[in-house]
Order: sequence, then C-alpha cells, then structure tokens
Amino acid sequence: MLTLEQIQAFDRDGYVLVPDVFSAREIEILLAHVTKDGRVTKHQWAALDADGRSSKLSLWADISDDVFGAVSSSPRIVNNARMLLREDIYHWHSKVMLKEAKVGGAWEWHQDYGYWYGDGCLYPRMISCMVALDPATKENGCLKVVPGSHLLGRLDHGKVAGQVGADQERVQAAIDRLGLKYCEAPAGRALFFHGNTFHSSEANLSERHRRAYICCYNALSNVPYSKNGHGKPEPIRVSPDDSILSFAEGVTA
Ligand SMILES: O=C(O)CCC(=O)C(=O)O
Repeated sequence: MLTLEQIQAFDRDGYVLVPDVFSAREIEILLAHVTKDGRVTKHQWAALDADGRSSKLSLWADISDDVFGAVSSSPRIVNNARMLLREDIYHWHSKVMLKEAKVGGAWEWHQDYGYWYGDGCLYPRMISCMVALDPATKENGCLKVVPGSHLLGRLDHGKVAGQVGADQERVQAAIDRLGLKYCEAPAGRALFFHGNTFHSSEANLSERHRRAYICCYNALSNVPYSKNGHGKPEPIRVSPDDSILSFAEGVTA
C-alpha cells in the first residue's frame, strides 16, 4: 500500500518509484519465464531507434493464466494504480521490455497517452507500472522521466525513426525548465508513471541486460470511443498475493 507521501509525489511529479514491490525470488521466477520459449517469444517485435538500434519488446493485451497474468493482476500493482488514479481501472496491455546487453536500442521521448490518444481514449486517465527485472542503471539504459511533465498536456507525436515520439522541440523546452531524472532501480522496484509523463531511455551499451515488465491500465470511465483500444474493459480480479510463487516449479534458486 502506498504512503500518503508517495501518492503526493505521484501527483506532483507524474511518477513514483516504490522499492521492494517484488522479492528476489519472485523476480527470479519471472525472469525464468521470460527467458524460456513461450509467451514472450511469441509476442516479440522490435522498433528501430534513431541510431538504427533495435528496441525489442513483447506485448499482449490479455491477463493470462500464467505468471505474467499474476503480475498484471497483482494487488501490489493494481490496488496502487487504482489509488493513484483515484478510480477503478482495467488492464490495457502488458509487455516485457528486452533491452539486451550491448545491443538494446533506445526509446525516444514520448508520452504513453501520445500513443493511446490515437486509440480513442478521451482522457489521459492511464497509468503504467514498470517493474525492474534486472538492476536498471544509467549505464544499461534505465528509464528517464521529466518530473512534472504530466501536467503539460498531450504533445503532438510523430514518427521518429521506427518509433513514435513527441514533438522534440517541446520536449527539450520542458527538460530545460523541469530537468530530467534517471530512474535507476534494483530488481523488484516498481515505477508507477502517469500516461502523460514524458519518458525515454538510452541504448544499452553495457555488459548487462536491462529487462523490465510493464503493465498498463486505463480508467474504466475512459473506455475508448473507437474499437481500437487494448484489453477488455472489465474490472480486474486481483490475484492472490503469493501467486507468482506458485509458478516456481522447475525454477531453481
Ligand atoms: O523500456 C523502456 O526503456 C521504455 C519503455 C517505454 O517507453 C514504454 O513502454 O512506454
């Protein structure tokens, strides 16, 4: 459960980093499922960054019956996301960001709502939770955010190399005024960020992977008017708190 200070930080900054949301054992189990052939391989694709590097991810919109569904419906994420948006939410999509050592590409500056606006969501009542699966540092391309940028409204987005990015002149002006923050995180830490928070990450030229699990939610009051949205607009049945541990079979400590 988030503290009042953490909720106030999210309201002010558009993001909050929450330590130890998942234990070392839970992360070990999740990573074992990320690396074995299955859902992550099946849904994988890549988008080229401005330097031509490949930014890989694997994305799906259902809350599956596997360990990934257990994370996306975890009370530690869902109840906190409900609290931060002050309303009930549904699962939009979840993804594994596979920023591999030495080759993992960058993600250009954008707002998630810059993408999801195009799906027909009228309000930016959307939130993401990024869970570090590997320690995320400046060197291996941790997420960068512009504190307070969620209050600037939605910027125009357009093509930046093989990705969709925000108006770069405005992003730079916002960084000049508001600064930026590298969200370094040990494995198991979660970063909740608002749908309008500017964020990006640099390429991973280091020797260490930077993988992360991101689950995204939309307010139930904000179902897209189009038929293009992600996920099913229905309340989430949260999983039991120990449910990740129930997928430990075959994962050696
Ligand atoms: O994984 C990253 O570094 C970027 C993730 C991101 O920007 C997103 O999912 O919207």
